[in-house]
Amino acid sequence: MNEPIERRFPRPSVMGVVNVTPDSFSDGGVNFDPEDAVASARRMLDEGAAIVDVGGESTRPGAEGVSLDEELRRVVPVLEGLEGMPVSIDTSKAGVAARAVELGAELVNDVTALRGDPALAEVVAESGAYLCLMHMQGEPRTMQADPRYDDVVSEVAAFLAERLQAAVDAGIREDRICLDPGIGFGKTVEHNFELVRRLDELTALGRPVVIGFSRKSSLGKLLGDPQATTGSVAASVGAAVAAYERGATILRVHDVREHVEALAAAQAALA
Ligand code: HH2
Repeated sequence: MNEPIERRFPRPSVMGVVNVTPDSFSDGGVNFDPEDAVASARRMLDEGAAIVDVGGESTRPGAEGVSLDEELRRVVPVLEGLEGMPVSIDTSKAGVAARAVELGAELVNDVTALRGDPALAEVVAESGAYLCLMHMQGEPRTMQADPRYDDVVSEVAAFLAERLQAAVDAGIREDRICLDPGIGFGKTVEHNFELVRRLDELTALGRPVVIGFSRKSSLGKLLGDPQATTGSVAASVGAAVAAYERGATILRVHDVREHVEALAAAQAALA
């Protein structure tokens, strides 16, 4: 686990999403049973995912948080079932991250970018785990109510630069860290696509960029349904390939096989 994150996850790497939740926006309930979650994660790794991202708390628009005990109850059996495999923990709680890294998680994916739990930075620093810092405007309960920016890309870039510095100041090595603009987290359809269009302004921060466009409602809205809460697999793949072409390193996706195949073809064509 001592190699820099860019060597551990070369471009493009796929991160498979395993939501151990009853209420996630696109796959809520599918992997709520730990055995189902472990089976899904293993399948994703067989299909070519570089890592699987296990989460016990939905951050979909409107979601309420869950307690530490409940989040542990959801994810620990899954992490135990995946010991020895490449796992990321999608959490903002130090207590969950600490248990996860004990059980072998190598990456902590924090959608609050170390603003949620003041104890999380120390867990990451001391364990040497990799860290994903993600941008979010507002909080899940209200973030899609009325997202506003003067210039979404420069504001997200400034935020990520500031959180990167805060993480380094807290003792986390810069070569452990990747950055994510947080597609769908306090953003309109246009904000989300503009972030991908101008992704070079985020890769300019010098850290690998993660993009999670998979199944997000902006894709369904783009295709003509203003009430969409999800997007199709095909639209997800299109957005992931475009993000890769613009410089993304890690693509966080639900449909691993489709993304691995598309990215392999894109890589061959673009190399
Ligand atoms: N998106 C979701 C959750 N975690 N983490 C990162 N780094 N980037 C993302 O874009 C991202 C994320 C939301 O997707 P999902 O996990 O499928 O849904 P839910 O939060 O409803 O469980």
